Amino acid sequence: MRLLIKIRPLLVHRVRVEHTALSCYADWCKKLNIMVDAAVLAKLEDGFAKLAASDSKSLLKKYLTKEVFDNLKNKKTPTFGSTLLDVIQSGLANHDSGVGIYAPDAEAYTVFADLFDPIIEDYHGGFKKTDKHPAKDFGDVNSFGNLDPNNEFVISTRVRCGRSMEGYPFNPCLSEAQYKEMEEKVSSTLSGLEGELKGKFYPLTGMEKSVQQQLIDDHFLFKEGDRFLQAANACRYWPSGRGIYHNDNKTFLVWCNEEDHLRIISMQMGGDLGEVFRRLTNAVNEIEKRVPFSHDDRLGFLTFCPTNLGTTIRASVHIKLPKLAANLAKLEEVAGKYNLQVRGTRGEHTEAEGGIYDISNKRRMGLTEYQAVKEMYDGITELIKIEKSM
Ligand code: ADP
Ligand code: IOM
Repeated sequence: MRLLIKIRPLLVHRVRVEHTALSCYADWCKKLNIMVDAAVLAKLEDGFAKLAASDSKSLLKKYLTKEVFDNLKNKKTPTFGSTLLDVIQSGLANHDSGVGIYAPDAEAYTVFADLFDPIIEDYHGGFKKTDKHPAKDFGDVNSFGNLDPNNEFVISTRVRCGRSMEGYPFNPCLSEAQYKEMEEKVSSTLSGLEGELKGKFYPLTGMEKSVQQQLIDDHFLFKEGDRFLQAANACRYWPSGRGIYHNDNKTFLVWCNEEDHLRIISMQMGGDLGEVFRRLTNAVNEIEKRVPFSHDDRLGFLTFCPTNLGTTIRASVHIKLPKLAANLAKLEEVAGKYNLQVRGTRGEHTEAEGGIYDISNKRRMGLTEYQAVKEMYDGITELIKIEKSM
């Protein structure tokens, strides 16, 4: 009893010291922005449990094992304090995502590498965490011809790439003022373009709904209210800072602040991939002279979604292949053999209308811009051959 009386104050003192040390540690973590909020952790645990119990086919579900989840759930990016929730919330809310993750800021690719790396490797056909993306190379832009000289199958051809402006984070970390500043920079920079690239910038703010809808229906403008982007926190302040630049005949277009800061697009009716690619490379070269873009030694050009890293190139055709497409699973299987991806007529997450499919190169990393476009060229040439032989 006497002994207890003696050591009790010591014990209380020790507990107090430990308690103070812990709360100092917590304050210190908060100050350094390295502790993840309890509310965020609760959302993560709940979302993870639901995803694990779902039949989602997303790459997020495939690679977010319990071990990876536990290893990443308490991490934050140093500059913006982005958490695992910021990375995976789109895929948690949308179990039908193809991939389901986005990088809220460039540091997320490193901090959450245990999740990004295997997804990147899977999506981009084997780009390993030890691999380095090659330097930009458009190759001989005159080497592609017309995919469908008799206009039998290909309705239109499009090549796009994405770019992020140096000095700005991705969508979830941008302020409204930054959105507006970027829009101003994009619009004034593009107003200096000449020749076939000469055009005008049309902000989404103030655009008549009927004009906007027509641009969407004609496949020139991004759609509105994309639930995958909304859940990724990528549509804040909409339509502030969003807009589209295009030349008169809408063969050269630039999207501002949709999924990426910039999407640079060349497109036209028919199958003349040579002409479309030549216009795109000319445009990219001109814009790169005027705007510095974020680039990483290993990952290539940096984008919000890991599917677009590297070359960022998606070369697509709108094509009718009625015999092959009679069985969609078969079309997808054959396309997959040529590293091609099949989408619906209005792009990602849409269905085919009138038998028109959007078929494009799937991987964008670990190969050059030229090779990415060639992958589409060679694959579509084969698909047309197969269709003709059926
Ligand atoms: P991304 O910009 O990543 O290529 P989407 O799949 O959302 O995104 O497609 C954007 C728009 O581009 C959609 O309206 C789609 O129909 C259109 N599009 C894609 N490829 C072609 C093409 N070859 N011809 C005409 N429109 C196309
Ligand atoms: N690029 C992006 N919109 N996408 C891959 C979304 C998804 O995960 O399905």
